[in-house]
Amino acid sequence: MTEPAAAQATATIPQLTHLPADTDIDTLMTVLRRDGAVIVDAVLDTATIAALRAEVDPYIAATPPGSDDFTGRQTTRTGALVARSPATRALVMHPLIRAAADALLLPFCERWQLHLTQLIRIRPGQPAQYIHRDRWAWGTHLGHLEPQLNTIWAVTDFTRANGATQVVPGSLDWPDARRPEPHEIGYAEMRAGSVLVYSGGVFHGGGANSSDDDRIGLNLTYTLGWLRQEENQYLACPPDVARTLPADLQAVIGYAMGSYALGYYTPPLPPGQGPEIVSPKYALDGADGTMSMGDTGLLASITAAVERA
Ligand SMILES: O=C(O)CCC(=O)C(=O)O
Repeated sequence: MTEPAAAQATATIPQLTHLPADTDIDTLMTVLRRDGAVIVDAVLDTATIAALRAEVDPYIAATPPGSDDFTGRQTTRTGALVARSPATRALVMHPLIRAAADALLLPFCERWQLHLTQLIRIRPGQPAQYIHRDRWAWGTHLGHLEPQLNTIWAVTDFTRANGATQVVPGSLDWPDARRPEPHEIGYAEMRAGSVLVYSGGVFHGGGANSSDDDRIGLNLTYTLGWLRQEENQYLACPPDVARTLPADLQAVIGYAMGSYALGYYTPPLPPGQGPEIVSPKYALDGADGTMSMGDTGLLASITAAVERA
Protein backbone atom coordinates (compact mmCIF):
# COMPACT_ATOMS: atom_id res chain seq x y z
CA MET A 1 0.00 0.00 0.00
CA THR A 2 1.31 3.49 -0.86
CA GLU A 3 1.82 5.71 2.20
CA PRO A 4 0.08 9.11 2.18
CA ALA A 5 2.48 11.96 1.28
CA ALA A 6 2.33 13.44 4.83
CA ALA A 7 3.36 10.12 6.36
CA GLN A 8 6.24 9.75 3.91
CA ALA A 9 7.46 13.25 4.73
CA THR A 10 7.38 12.46 8.47
CA ALA A 11 9.22 9.19 7.97
CA THR A 12 12.13 10.86 6.20
CA ILE A 13 12.78 13.56 8.84
CA PRO A 14 16.24 12.97 10.32
CA GLN A 15 16.15 12.07 14.00
CA LEU A 16 18.59 13.50 16.52
CA THR A 17 20.20 11.05 18.90
CA HIS A 18 18.99 11.23 22.51
CA LEU A 19 21.29 10.17 25.35
CA PRO A 20 20.45 9.72 29.04
CA ALA A 21 21.57 12.27 31.64
CA ASP A 22 24.19 9.83 32.97
CA THR A 23 25.79 9.37 29.54
CA ASP A 24 29.56 9.10 29.51
CA ILE A 25 31.49 11.81 27.71
CA ASP A 26 32.95 9.43 25.09
CA THR A 27 29.50 8.43 23.87
CA LEU A 28 28.40 12.05 23.76
CA MET A 29 31.49 13.08 21.80
CA THR A 30 31.09 10.22 19.32
CA VAL A 31 27.59 11.40 18.42
CA LEU A 32 28.54 15.09 18.49
CA ARG A 33 31.47 14.56 16.11
CA ARG A 34 29.33 12.43 13.78
CA ASP A 35 26.07 14.42 13.71
CA GLY A 36 27.17 17.84 14.96
CA ALA A 37 24.39 17.72 17.57
CA VAL A 38 22.99 15.49 20.30
CA ILE A 39 20.26 15.77 22.94
CA VAL A 40 20.88 14.80 26.54
CA ASP A 41 17.52 14.12 28.18
CA ALA A 42 16.24 15.03 31.64
CA VAL A 43 19.37 16.68 33.00
CA LEU A 44 17.47 19.20 35.13
CA ASP A 45 14.57 18.44 37.43
CA THR A 46 11.44 20.57 37.66
CA ALA A 47 12.60 22.30 40.86
CA THR A 48 15.78 23.50 39.14
CA ILE A 49 13.81 24.82 36.18
CA ALA A 50 11.37 26.56 38.53
CA ALA A 51 14.26 28.21 40.40
CA LEU A 52 15.77 29.37 37.10
CA ARG A 53 12.43 30.75 35.91
CA ALA A 54 11.88 32.64 39.15
CA GLU A 55 15.11 34.51 38.45
CA VAL A 56 14.81 35.07 34.71
CA ASP A 57 11.09 35.40 33.92
CA PRO A 58 10.91 39.11 34.90
CA TYR A 59 13.81 39.85 32.52
CA ILE A 60 12.25 37.77 29.73
CA ALA A 61 8.88 39.49 30.17
CA ALA A 62 10.53 42.92 29.84
CA THR A 63 12.56 42.03 26.72
CA PRO A 64 11.29 43.48 23.40
CA PRO A 65 11.32 41.31 20.27
CA GLY A 66 14.03 41.40 17.63
CA SER A 67 14.13 44.09 14.96
CA ASP A 68 15.22 41.95 12.01
CA ASP A 69 14.38 38.62 10.48
CA PHE A 70 17.44 36.81 11.81
CA THR A 71 16.98 37.70 15.48
CA GLY A 72 13.24 37.23 14.94
CA ARG A 73 10.45 39.79 15.09
CA GLN A 74 8.44 37.44 17.33
CA THR A 75 11.47 36.31 19.32
CA THR A 76 12.98 37.82 22.45
CA ARG A 77 16.63 37.45 23.43
CA THR A 78 17.68 38.19 26.99
CA GLY A 79 21.35 38.30 28.01
CA ALA A 80 23.80 39.09 30.85
CA LEU A 81 22.67 35.90 32.53
CA VAL A 82 25.80 35.20 34.55
CA ALA A 83 25.32 38.52 36.31
CA ARG A 84 21.53 38.35 36.51
CA SER A 85 20.85 34.72 37.32
CA PRO A 86 22.75 32.61 39.87
CA ALA A 87 20.88 29.51 38.63
CA THR A 88 22.37 30.04 35.17
CA ARG A 89 25.89 29.93 36.62
CA ALA A 90 25.55 26.25 37.54
CA LEU A 91 24.51 25.45 33.97
CA VAL A 92 27.43 27.41 32.51
CA MET A 93 29.70 25.22 34.67
CA HIS A 94 27.83 21.91 34.23
CA PRO A 95 30.41 19.08 34.42
CA LEU A 96 29.18 17.23 31.31
CA ILE A 97 29.27 20.40 29.22
CA ARG A 98 32.71 21.33 30.52
CA ALA A 99 33.96 17.88 29.58
CA ALA A 100 32.49 18.33 26.09
CA ALA A 101 34.17 21.75 25.79
CA ASP A 102 37.49 20.22 26.84
CA ALA A 103 37.16 17.47 24.24
CA LEU A 104 35.97 19.67 21.37
CA LEU A 105 37.89 22.90 21.93
CA LEU A 106 41.16 22.19 23.74
CA PRO A 107 42.75 20.73 20.57
CA PHE A 108 42.61 24.31 19.20
CA CYS A 109 43.40 26.49 22.23
CA GLU A 110 45.10 26.67 25.60
CA ARG A 111 41.81 27.62 27.30
CA TRP A 112 38.18 27.88 26.27
CA GLN A 113 35.80 30.58 27.51
CA LEU A 114 32.13 31.48 27.67
CA HIS A 115 30.90 32.92 24.35
CA LEU A 116 27.36 34.03 25.16
CA THR A 117 24.39 33.62 27.48
CA GLN A 118 20.97 34.20 25.92
CA LEU A 119 17.42 33.21 26.77
CA ILE A 120 15.69 32.72 23.44
CA ARG A 121 11.91 32.93 23.63
CA ILE A 122 10.26 32.02 20.34
CA ARG A 123 6.75 33.44 20.46
CA PRO A 124 3.64 32.24 18.63
CA GLY A 125 3.73 33.30 14.98
CA GLN A 126 7.51 33.40 14.66
CA PRO A 127 8.56 31.93 11.28
CA ALA A 128 11.50 29.54 11.06
CA GLN A 129 14.90 31.19 11.34
CA TYR A 130 17.43 31.18 8.49
CA ILE A 131 19.48 28.00 8.77
CA HIS A 132 23.07 28.92 9.54
CA ARG A 133 26.30 27.96 11.26
CA ASP A 134 27.09 29.75 14.53
CA ARG A 135 30.76 29.85 13.55
CA TRP A 136 29.82 32.46 10.95
CA ALA A 137 29.95 34.92 13.87
CA TRP A 138 33.64 35.14 12.84
CA GLY A 139 32.85 35.18 9.13
CA THR A 140 34.39 32.37 7.13
CA HIS A 141 37.95 33.04 8.28
CA LEU A 142 38.53 30.05 10.51
CA GLY A 143 39.02 27.27 7.99
CA HIS A 144 38.03 23.90 9.30
CA LEU A 145 39.03 24.16 12.94
CA GLU A 146 36.17 23.86 15.43
CA PRO A 147 35.73 27.20 17.24
CA GLN A 148 32.59 26.63 19.27
CA LEU A 149 30.57 24.34 21.52
CA ASN A 150 26.92 25.26 21.98
CA THR A 151 24.09 24.30 24.26
CA ILE A 152 20.41 25.13 24.34
CA TRP A 153 18.79 24.08 27.61
CA ALA A 154 15.06 23.48 27.19
CA VAL A 155 13.33 25.76 29.72
CA THR A 156 9.96 24.76 28.26
CA ASP A 157 9.26 21.60 26.30
CA PHE A 158 10.58 21.89 22.72
CA THR A 159 8.12 20.54 20.14
CA ARG A 160 7.98 20.70 16.39
CA ALA A 161 4.92 22.95 16.74
CA ASN A 162 6.34 25.45 19.24
CA GLY A 163 9.68 26.07 17.53
CA ALA A 164 12.07 23.27 18.47
CA THR A 165 15.49 24.07 17.04
CA GLN A 166 15.94 22.96 13.43
CA VAL A 167 19.14 20.91 13.08
CA VAL A 168 20.76 19.31 10.04
CA PRO A 169 22.55 16.23 11.41
CA GLY A 170 25.71 15.31 9.52
CA SER A 171 26.19 18.80 8.03
CA LEU A 172 29.56 19.50 9.69
CA ASP A 173 31.55 19.02 6.50
CA TRP A 174 29.12 20.76 4.16
CA PRO A 175 30.37 23.72 2.14
CA ASP A 176 29.13 27.02 3.61
CA ALA A 177 27.02 27.74 0.54
CA ARG A 178 24.98 24.52 0.67
CA ARG A 179 21.35 24.95 1.67
CA PRO A 180 19.51 22.08 3.35
CA GLU A 181 16.52 20.46 1.69
CA PRO A 182 13.44 20.15 3.92
CA HIS A 183 13.98 16.37 4.23
CA GLU A 184 17.49 16.98 5.64
CA ILE A 185 16.24 19.08 8.58
CA GLY A 186 15.55 17.46 11.95
CA TYR A 187 13.97 19.03 15.03
CA ALA A 188 15.39 19.09 18.56
CA GLU A 189 12.21 17.94 20.25
CA MET A 190 12.87 17.47 23.95
CA ARG A 191 11.29 17.85 27.35
CA ALA A 192 12.03 20.82 29.60
CA GLY A 193 15.24 20.11 31.50
CA SER A 194 16.95 18.44 28.53
CA VAL A 195 19.83 20.02 26.64
CA LEU A 196 20.72 20.19 22.96
CA VAL A 197 24.51 20.10 22.58
CA TYR A 198 25.81 21.16 19.15
CA SER A 199 28.93 22.40 17.51
CA GLY A 200 29.68 25.72 15.83
CA GLY A 201 29.80 23.94 12.47
CA VAL A 202 26.40 22.26 12.32
CA PHE A 203 23.65 23.88 10.23
CA HIS A 204 20.70 24.79 12.45
CA GLY A 205 18.21 27.58 13.25
CA GLY A 206 15.27 28.39 15.46
CA GLY A 207 12.06 26.60 14.50
CA ALA A 208 8.73 28.16 13.49
CA ASN A 209 6.24 28.53 16.32
CA SER A 210 2.77 27.61 15.09
CA SER A 211 1.49 26.91 18.61
CA ASP A 212 -0.19 29.21 21.14
CA ASP A 213 2.67 28.99 23.63
CA ASP A 214 6.15 30.43 24.01
CA ARG A 215 9.15 28.20 23.48
CA ILE A 216 11.99 29.19 25.82
CA GLY A 217 15.57 27.94 25.50
CA LEU A 218 18.67 28.95 27.44
CA ASN A 219 21.50 29.27 24.95
CA LEU A 220 24.94 28.98 26.60
CA THR A 221 27.88 28.74 24.24
CA TYR A 222 31.65 28.40 24.54
CA THR A 223 34.56 29.31 22.33
CA LEU A 224 38.33 29.18 21.99
CA GLY A 225 40.14 31.41 24.48
CA TRP A 226 41.80 33.37 21.65
CA LEU A 227 38.63 34.41 19.84
CA ARG A 228 36.39 37.45 20.40
CA GLN A 229 33.34 36.53 22.51
CA GLU A 230 29.90 37.12 20.99
CA GLU A 231 28.49 38.57 24.23
CA ASN A 232 30.99 40.98 25.75
CA GLN A 233 31.38 39.45 29.18
CA TYR A 234 33.40 42.35 30.64
CA LEU A 235 30.41 44.66 30.04
CA ALA A 236 27.69 42.06 30.75
CA CYS A 237 29.40 40.94 33.95
CA PRO A 238 31.62 43.84 35.07
CA PRO A 239 34.27 43.47 37.78
CA ASP A 240 31.96 44.49 40.66
CA VAL A 241 29.72 41.51 39.87
CA ALA A 242 32.42 39.12 38.68
CA ARG A 243 34.29 39.67 41.96
CA THR A 244 31.49 37.84 43.79
CA LEU A 245 31.71 34.69 41.63
CA PRO A 246 33.70 31.48 42.18
CA ALA A 247 37.23 31.61 40.72
CA ASP A 248 36.61 28.92 38.07
CA LEU A 249 33.54 30.79 36.74
CA GLN A 250 35.47 34.08 36.75
CA ALA A 251 38.07 32.44 34.52
CA VAL A 252 35.46 30.91 32.20
CA ILE A 253 33.72 34.24 31.58
CA GLY A 254 37.05 35.81 30.65
CA TYR A 255 38.76 37.15 33.76
CA ALA A 256 41.82 35.06 32.94
CA MET A 257 44.46 35.13 30.24
CA GLY A 258 43.22 33.55 27.01
CA SER A 259 46.73 32.32 26.33
CA TYR A 260 50.16 33.44 27.52
CA ALA A 261 49.90 36.92 25.99
CA LEU A 262 46.16 37.36 25.40
CA GLY A 263 44.04 39.62 27.54
CA TYR A 264 46.45 41.41 29.87
CA TYR A 265 45.81 45.00 30.89
CA THR A 266 47.33 47.85 32.83
CA PRO A 267 45.09 49.72 35.28
CA PRO A 268 45.21 53.35 33.99
CA LEU A 269 46.48 54.89 37.23
CA PRO A 270 48.90 57.77 37.88
CA PRO A 271 52.64 56.97 37.73
CA GLY A 272 53.74 54.39 40.29
CA GLN A 273 50.26 53.85 41.74
CA GLY A 274 49.47 50.51 40.16
CA PRO A 275 51.01 47.55 38.44
CA GLU A 276 51.91 47.21 34.77
CA ILE A 277 50.77 44.36 32.53
CA VAL A 278 48.68 42.06 34.69
CA SER A 279 46.06 39.39 34.13
CA PRO A 280 42.41 40.61 34.04
CA LYS A 281 42.01 38.62 37.25
CA TYR A 282 43.82 41.50 38.94
CA ALA A 283 40.68 43.64 38.37
CA LEU A 284 38.79 41.24 40.64
CA ASP A 285 41.13 40.50 43.50
CA GLY A 286 44.21 42.71 43.05
CA ALA A 287 46.08 39.72 44.34
CA ASP A 288 49.06 39.35 42.06
CA GLY A 289 50.41 42.59 40.68
CA THR A 290 53.56 40.99 39.35
CA MET A 291 54.25 42.09 35.79
CA SER A 292 53.46 39.05 33.71
CA MET A 293 51.54 38.43 30.52
CA GLY A 294 50.32 35.05 31.67
CA ASP A 295 51.35 32.11 33.74
CA THR A 296 54.41 30.09 32.88
CA GLY A 297 52.29 26.97 32.24
CA LEU A 298 50.65 28.74 29.29
CA LEU A 299 54.03 29.85 27.96
CA ALA A 300 55.37 26.29 28.28
CA SER A 301 52.31 24.91 26.48
CA ILE A 302 52.80 27.27 23.53
CA THR A 303 56.54 26.66 23.39
CA ALA A 304 55.97 22.89 23.34
CA ALA A 305 53.36 23.24 20.56
CA VAL A 306 55.74 25.37 18.48
CA GLU A 307 58.50 22.80 18.90
CA ARG A 308 56.16 19.98 17.85
CA ALA A 309 55.01 21.85 14.72
O1 LIG B 1 16.55 29.22 19.46
C1 LIG B 1 16.93 28.31 18.75
O2 LIG B 1 16.39 27.22 18.71
C2 LIG B 1 18.16 28.51 17.87
C3 LIG B 1 18.49 29.96 17.66
C4 LIG B 1 19.70 30.16 16.82
O3 LIG B 1 20.23 29.28 16.21
C5 LIG B 1 20.27 31.51 16.72
O4 LIG B 1 19.61 32.49 17.11
O5 LIG B 1 21.42 31.64 16.22
